[in-house]
Amino acid sequence: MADILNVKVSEFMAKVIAKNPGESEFHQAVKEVVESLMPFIEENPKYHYAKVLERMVEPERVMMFRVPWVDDNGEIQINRGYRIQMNSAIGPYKGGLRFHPTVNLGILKFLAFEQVFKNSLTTLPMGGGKGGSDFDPKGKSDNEVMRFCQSFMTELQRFIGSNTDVPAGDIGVGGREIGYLYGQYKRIRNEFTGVLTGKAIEWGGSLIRPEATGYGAVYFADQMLKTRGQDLKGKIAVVSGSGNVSQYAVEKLIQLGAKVVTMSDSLGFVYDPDGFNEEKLAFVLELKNIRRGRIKEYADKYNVKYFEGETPWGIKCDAAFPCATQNEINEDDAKKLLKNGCYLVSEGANMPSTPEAVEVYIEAKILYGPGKAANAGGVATSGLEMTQNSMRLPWSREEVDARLHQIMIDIHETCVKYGTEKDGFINYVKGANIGGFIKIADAMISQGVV
Ligand code: NDP
Ligand code: 2IT
Repeated sequence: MADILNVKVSEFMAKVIAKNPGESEFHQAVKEVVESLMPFIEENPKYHYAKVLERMVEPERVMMFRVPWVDDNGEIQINRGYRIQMNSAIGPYKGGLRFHPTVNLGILKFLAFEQVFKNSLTTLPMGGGKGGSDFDPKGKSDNEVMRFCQSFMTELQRFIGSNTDVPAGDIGVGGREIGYLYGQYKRIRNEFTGVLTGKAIEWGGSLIRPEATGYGAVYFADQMLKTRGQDLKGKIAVVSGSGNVSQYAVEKLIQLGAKVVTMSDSLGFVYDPDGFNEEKLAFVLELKNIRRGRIKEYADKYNVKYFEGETPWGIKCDAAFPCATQNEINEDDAKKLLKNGCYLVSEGANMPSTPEAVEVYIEAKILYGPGKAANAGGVATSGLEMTQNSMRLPWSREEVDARLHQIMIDIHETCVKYGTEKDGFINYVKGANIGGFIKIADAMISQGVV
């Protein structure tokens, strides 16, 4: 049986690879899902006959457009913009925008594909999408970022809407960018509507949205530990990244009594054996969100070690929170983590572990929460922002946080339901993929061949 399933996975993947050449991250994301789902689909042939998976790997729509703008020297710059509208079976397309020089079609398709499952897991009515540009906000002035965002939105606005497609932030897109994008949408369309999430609180944003992805990844870790009768108190945690997701993962870890010893950026990581505290984290927030400097400055300020060009996975810890980018943990890194005693990985980033690293976790049966489950708190709270926008009524911090927390508990429950294996091991990859799939697949079947 296992052999037949392997052949089916290979045949399926051969078609996906032939049709989407060169898109390695997309192939990687699809393969992981197909491997989880093939046995389930064999047992539930209605999904096979309806060709649900074959339809899901084909985006409903892909937009690619020119983004011209003028830099501070008066020179014309040309970037490329994208929006992938992946799946709208259970709600309007929903997912972030990434501005980073590495952005290409394959990366955005992997992110959009993951988003479809993630959004389904949140229990809220959101389809999946993703977009962005190869624009690099690093080293650009606020005015340059604004002009780029205005040009990007001038094109994007024709494809989105509060009931059609609702973008948000991702790497390189935070509060500043959402502000410029929203201003331009409103100016062109002449309507004040919930077309983006991650807005500032004064003009339609939700409390807790900035914190939500990081908090959610920690709530998810806490749920995983509960299955072993443990909690985060006194646990040593390594965190990668120092952007939005990392900052609030660190904040919640500190609040729950864990000791966070690393943060990083694309140039290196800092190791603080005494652990971050609220004051040190405030320094990181000011450094990264206002001065937009490098994490090395933290090492200079607090007299701790800085490891240039390295990632933090060789540092001894109980729990790892990769919160930077895709494929940031490879097989060797995963082995190093386990050798040093790490037994929990909760992914704040999207697909931060390579397939080989995931295999290492699963074989060792550690607590491993894949991104589409563990980092779903961000988009879930975006969903709560949409709800508040529709009602034109904001909720308190406590209300939003309580809902976020409950959603993470529910996602964990779904993973347990579909991922628990015969020996009691919870395979969260399988649980998240099957749990996310069913709702979408049933919706697609109900809606006919579309
Ligand atoms: P930010 O732009 O705020 O921060 C990104 C962080 O990751 C920075 O520290 C950045 O370092 C580092 N980083 C980015 N690219 C690389 C790279 N190629 N190699 C090493 N480090 C890198 O982004 P977010 O915190 O919003 O996003 C982080 C991750 O979380 C992404 O995978 C994103 O898809 C995912 N995510 C984000 C959500 C959100 O709501 N924002 C929701 C769910 C998932 P540097 O500054 O040097 O570039
Ligand atoms: O990857 C993600 O889930 C996000 N970047 C957040 C998407 C959103 O719509 O809030």
